[in-house]
Amino acid sequence: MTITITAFERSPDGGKGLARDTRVRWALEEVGQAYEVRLVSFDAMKAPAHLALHPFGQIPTYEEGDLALFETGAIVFHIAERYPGLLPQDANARARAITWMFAAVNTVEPPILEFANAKLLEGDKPWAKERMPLVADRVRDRLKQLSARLGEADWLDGAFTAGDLMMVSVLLRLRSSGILDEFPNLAAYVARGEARPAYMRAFDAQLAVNTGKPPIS
Ligand code: GTB
Repeated sequence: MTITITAFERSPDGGKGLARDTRVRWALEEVGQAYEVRLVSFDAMKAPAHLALHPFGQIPTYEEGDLALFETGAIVFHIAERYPGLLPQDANARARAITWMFAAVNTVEPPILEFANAKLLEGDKPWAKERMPLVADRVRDRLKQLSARLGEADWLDGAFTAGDLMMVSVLLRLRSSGILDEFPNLAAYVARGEARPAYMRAFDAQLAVNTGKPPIS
């Protein structure tokens, strides 16, 4: 069955992996499923046809036969459940991997998003200078905890899982801030994720959309 996802026609970051279709592309690459991409403009995202797929008028969406999904956590979970490669067979290890997926979107991503929005949307406000350090410290608090748990391990719980895919995707957003480099084991963890061939294929495919050049790999 053909899988179709939606992505930005023009990503604000120029296609450098920060838009959330990257994590869906990455999951599909990890499990070896081909997919098609329907590119949408900001206007099209708010039009009825797209709103029928995504109530909040965002990307990415995921269509497979008569199934239509939104929310990257749910989409990656669906891919991981349907195709082998992203969740362990052992029931307990599987439950722990799913826990890490939730932790990524529910516990680690919120302070990172708050930080990104504070910079992007509120940077010019008179109170921004005072607030930024507080918001940055909330990110540091979370990363400190995550860093302590990861320790010297390659991945969060044994072999690479959908939990790592989601966590690395969430952490990537911090790269340009320098905060990630304050935690060398987390910076190395993210670099390990980015070095996976499946990630590189996903990244190249998204970049190609935005540069008009064919994917490298
Ligand atoms: N919780 C949802 C999910 O995980 O699927 C969030 C989806 C979401 O935020 N989608 C964004 C969107 O459609 C694109 S990824 N925004 C348009 C809108 O809301 O109108 C967020 C994003 C966009 C661009 C960059 N960038 O260029 O750096 C980074 C992140």
